[in-house]
Amino acid sequence: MSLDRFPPDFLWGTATAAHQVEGGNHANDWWDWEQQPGRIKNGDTSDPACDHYRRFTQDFDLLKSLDQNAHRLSVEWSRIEPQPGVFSTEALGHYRQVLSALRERRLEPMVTLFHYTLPRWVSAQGGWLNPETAGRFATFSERVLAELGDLCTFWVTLNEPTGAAYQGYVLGEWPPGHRDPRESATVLINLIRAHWAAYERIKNRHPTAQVGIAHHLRIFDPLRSWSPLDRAVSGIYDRLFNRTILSSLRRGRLAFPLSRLAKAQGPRVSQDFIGLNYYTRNLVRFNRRLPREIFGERLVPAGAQTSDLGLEVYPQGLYLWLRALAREGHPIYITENGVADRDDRLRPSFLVDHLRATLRAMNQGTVVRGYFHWTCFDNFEWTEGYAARFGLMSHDPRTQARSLRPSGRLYAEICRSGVLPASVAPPAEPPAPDQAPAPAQLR
Ligand code: IFM
Repeated sequence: MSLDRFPPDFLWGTATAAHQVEGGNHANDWWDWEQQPGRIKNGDTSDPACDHYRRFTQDFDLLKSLDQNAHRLSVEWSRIEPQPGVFSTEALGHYRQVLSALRERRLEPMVTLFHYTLPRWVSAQGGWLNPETAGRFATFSERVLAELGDLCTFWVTLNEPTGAAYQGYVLGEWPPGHRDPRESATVLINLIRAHWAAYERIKNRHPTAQVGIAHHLRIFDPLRSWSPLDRAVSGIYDRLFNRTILSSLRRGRLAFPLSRLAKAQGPRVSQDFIGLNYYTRNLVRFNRRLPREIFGERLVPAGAQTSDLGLEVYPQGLYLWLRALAREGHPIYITENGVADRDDRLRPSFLVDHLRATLRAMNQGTVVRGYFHWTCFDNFEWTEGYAARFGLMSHDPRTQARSLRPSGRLYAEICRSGVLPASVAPPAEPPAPDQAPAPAQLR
């Protein structure tokens, strides 16, 4: 039977992360990074962000008024465990209030335990390069579940582990600013170990908790499909960025190439659902002058629609990933999907086209149970500061005003009805079709 609308129990929400919205997070590695000149565009810092730590009830009222029925957020490790083994009753009490406020409004919570920020004391001990961080993270996760597990069913251990390993240890643009691919492999191994350890501790304490990872998955296509070199390099990108972690989790042991560096094993099943963060595709061209980039140059196709950050809008990639993930045998939640688009030029059609791709995959048997748009209001976009605007609402960090964009109104209508509009006008002024492929932003 083919669906022309989303099922009534589908989760509709938006996603945020503590450091990007709360304000006042001064005890983690990102805050320290932001204090270094030149690290963040325009010298922005994550204070005050959206002052969401204090305004969460008003913000949840807004989301409810927009007919959402779920919300993904993260808890900040550095607030909850400011010193090794010392847990803050104040911070845990705060997050109890946050989750209770969601429940009162019938917004189903999904909580992320690691969304890029590490307590200062963890990063001082080597962060994810230190194998002991996995155990510390599992202890932290277990404590959070002990305190908050009665208020939340859906738990995301890690947000985008490959992104964290790549940005912080290959590109060096995020803390700790290293540029060493071997280190990034170690970090990925320790993140996988952290997930395995946290999964077991969470399930021991709360067997009914639903636990997964929010995977950032991207399409890598060869620029010239006839070129064996382009095909080889895009295949390597796909394996390193997308597949290695998925197959490690599927097998319960590290997959190639991580298996060449370490032997580690986890539980046979370590995901109850798959979280998919999907944004874009890259075309990949072999370039012998880029050894640090594994001889690959990442490009966007000529004439493509691109976001304010230069990323291609490619809804077909969401369909392809959903179909591929169906084979993993777990229900899927789209834990992030969105576009940097200050003028809201692309976002309405972006939303509808990505949701249409989702419905198409569901009609072919893929079990998708929810969609969390990134994000509800513009917030602190890491090295981009406040310049990259991903919100269904605009947000002004000076006045804290939130104001609904047309795409926010459109999303509310979709959340209310579960039906997609017949068509949404594509953005005006398409780029010239004879343009050469443009380099992709390395993000
Ligand atoms: O803002 C980020 C988020 O923290 C992780 N996924 C991608 C988003 C947009 O770049």
